[in-house]
Amino acid sequence: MNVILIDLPELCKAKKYFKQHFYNLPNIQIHIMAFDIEMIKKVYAHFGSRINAARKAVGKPLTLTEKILYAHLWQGDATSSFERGNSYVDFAPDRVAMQDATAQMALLQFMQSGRSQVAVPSTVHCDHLIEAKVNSKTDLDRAVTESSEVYDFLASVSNKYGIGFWKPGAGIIHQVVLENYAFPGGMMIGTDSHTVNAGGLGMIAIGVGGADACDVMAGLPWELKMPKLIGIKLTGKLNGWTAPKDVILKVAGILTVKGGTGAVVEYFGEGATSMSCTGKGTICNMGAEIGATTSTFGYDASMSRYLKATGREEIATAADAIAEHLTGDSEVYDDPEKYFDQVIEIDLTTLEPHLNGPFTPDLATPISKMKAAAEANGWPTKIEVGLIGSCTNSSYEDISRAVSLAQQVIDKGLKLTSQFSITPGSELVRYTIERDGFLGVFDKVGATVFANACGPCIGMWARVGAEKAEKNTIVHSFNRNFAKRADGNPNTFAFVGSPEIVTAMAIAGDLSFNPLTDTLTNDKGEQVKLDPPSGFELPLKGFDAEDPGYQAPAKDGSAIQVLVSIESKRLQLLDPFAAWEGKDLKGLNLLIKAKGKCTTDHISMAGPWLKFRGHLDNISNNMLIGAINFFNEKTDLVKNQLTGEYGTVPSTQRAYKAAGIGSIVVGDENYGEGSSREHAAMEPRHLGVRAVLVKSFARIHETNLKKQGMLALTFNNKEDYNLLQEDDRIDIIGLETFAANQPLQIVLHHADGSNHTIQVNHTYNDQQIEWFKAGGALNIIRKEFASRK
Ligand code: MIC
Ligand code: SF4
Repeated sequence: MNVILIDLPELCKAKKYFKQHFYNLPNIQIHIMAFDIEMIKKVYAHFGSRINAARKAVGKPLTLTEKILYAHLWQGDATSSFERGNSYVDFAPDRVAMQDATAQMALLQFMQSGRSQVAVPSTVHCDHLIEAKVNSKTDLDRAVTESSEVYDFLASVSNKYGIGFWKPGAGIIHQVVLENYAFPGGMMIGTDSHTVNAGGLGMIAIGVGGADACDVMAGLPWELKMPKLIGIKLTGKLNGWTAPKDVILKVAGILTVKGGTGAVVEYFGEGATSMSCTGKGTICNMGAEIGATTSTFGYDASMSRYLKATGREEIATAADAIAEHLTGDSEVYDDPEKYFDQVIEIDLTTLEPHLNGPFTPDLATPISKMKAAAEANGWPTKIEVGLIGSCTNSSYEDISRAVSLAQQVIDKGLKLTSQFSITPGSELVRYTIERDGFLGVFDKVGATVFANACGPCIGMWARVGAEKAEKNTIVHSFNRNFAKRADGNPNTFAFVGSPEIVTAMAIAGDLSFNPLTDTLTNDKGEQVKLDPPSGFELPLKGFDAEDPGYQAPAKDGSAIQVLVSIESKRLQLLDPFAAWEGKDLKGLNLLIKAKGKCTTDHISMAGPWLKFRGHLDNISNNMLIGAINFFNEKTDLVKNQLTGEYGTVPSTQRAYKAAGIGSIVVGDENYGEGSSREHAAMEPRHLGVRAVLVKSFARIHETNLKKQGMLALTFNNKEDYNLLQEDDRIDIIGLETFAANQPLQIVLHHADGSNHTIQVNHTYNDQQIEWFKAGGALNIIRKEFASRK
């Protein structure tokens, strides 16, 4: 008997080969091997002792979050406890994931570190650059042609430095990570805010900017402020129309887009264990929308089932052996108030389906109140399009439940009133749902299947007529619904719901429809009601795919050349940023005082700009073009202090840069909410903005600014935001003695000759102050590796 050791993607390819060449597999036993199993075994080998050390250091029972964090301390065993919300801690994450749009910048930075291989298992996933226009095949072919330069770059860098590469069409990063790499008790970082999805498989998985990924791939510790802990107790059981998505829609309504900032959300209780693993993934995924550092669930039978179904029996067995360490201590769950900083309880049995939106993911409306809310707010009730899928909601279970509704369209003589599309999360899911006949049902009712990619979720949607900017409503099962996000139209009202609710709404075509109570008229003129959705947690016949789209890196990549043409419009090697000049910054111009919501989509828009993610100078032409200027309420129109004329934000800043004058950007609450894209920090840095002063920051963006050598400052007194005037000249004082926990001063010189001095705060620690002084963290890594050579 010959034994073949094989990972799941290879197995699928091999099965295709054998199917074509042999009738059966004689004398061969196939043993599916999980990726990086040796690394996982190593983590598990010391898990118990690390946790015992942590329990001793902390002096009380531990939450799951603490267990995973303390088991991943850079120093090894814990010797003291860390203060939540205060202490900076060095961690040693197990792995790194990057998607194509952010990987370009992460890898351009990594290439400067001087290392020959990545220090921890890392992967690149090609998912963001594929536009949804016609259908899966046509769109994928077009993307591969249009973005070949970027894909070739990513493939060759991955090959050279030992990084696993998932080709375009393989699927969306978070779904592929859940299927192949996530493991209970592990810790990973990823250059995408929805990396947190892997919490569904019991990980601590955190979204970061590329510079952070670069540190970890370079073998350096990764720093995070010890998070606060929010415990969410789920009682009861989901039933009828309610889905895991509704849990997070409800939580977003309670906590708002800021409520999770600086905290990890830990779910527990009978409601948690009764849910599928992919359902847990959905909940963790959208935890990014409440600003949470991440979310997680304790290891349970649903995770074991999912691991086995995705060819990782070995991990399930290893996890079973240390199961007690892969969930919170029972004392914690029995008396959560004592151990968490905040506790929320949700009863799943009575939870109603929700639709959140428009324009913000935390505006939560239970389905029974939607009719009244739409009327009261003047939201257009005709639904133009329903979209399901994305990294948030494209599991086999999701699709099977949605298809049970599509089937009722056929069985009950109904029709889809709105347009309807599906973006599967991975080739593994797509192939399996095709094999099981689901895609056939969607096809029959007139739905479109787009490529296994982000597509409409990130503005890569060639929506016909979007340029007319008409007021219209769409419903989708994605996670974000900021203005312009899906189709570039500021007047598209996007509502987020579960795939089941989105499908029902697309059948009805009306936002005021409540599938729980209302009827629809069928082709015979009868009133019919939709039955609640039903589906399968996992495919009865197992997952399958002919080619999941994985490309392993070369064993020795030293001879591989990575070429970037200086002519390229899409890729540009990075020049180091200049170090701080050693003096207070004086005479800065106010570039823009942004009013209201200013997400990373406002600072560095995606959609059409995604193609420039590897070219810092070109993408800088989108800097802050979506932010609203406080002084004229317009986007992309600010006063140029050199000429007195109004111009676009990027061109005005380029004029300041050419004149050697620094500037500052002022913002409101939760500035930089949303994505992990570090372009939102690198663009202002590249164009000569020196500081960003706001009422409050979103976590990833604040770190990204620090990493790139910018000053990220907050008003001590939020009212001081009102003091800033359009023509102010601004000094930042105190930099020569810049120190942790020491506020800085800002002097506003107003045009009428008067001055205001205000106090501004920061959260820089000593190390981060060094980043500022060096002109960015990368300058320090580069120097360190150069000195080791
Ligand atoms: C998003 O959902 O906004 C993105 C696109 O996936 C981003 C990453 C990016 O901007 O490249 C994210 O969430 O981090
Ligand atoms: Fe892609 Fe949307 Fe998921 Fe971001 S949230 S990774 S854009 S599918």
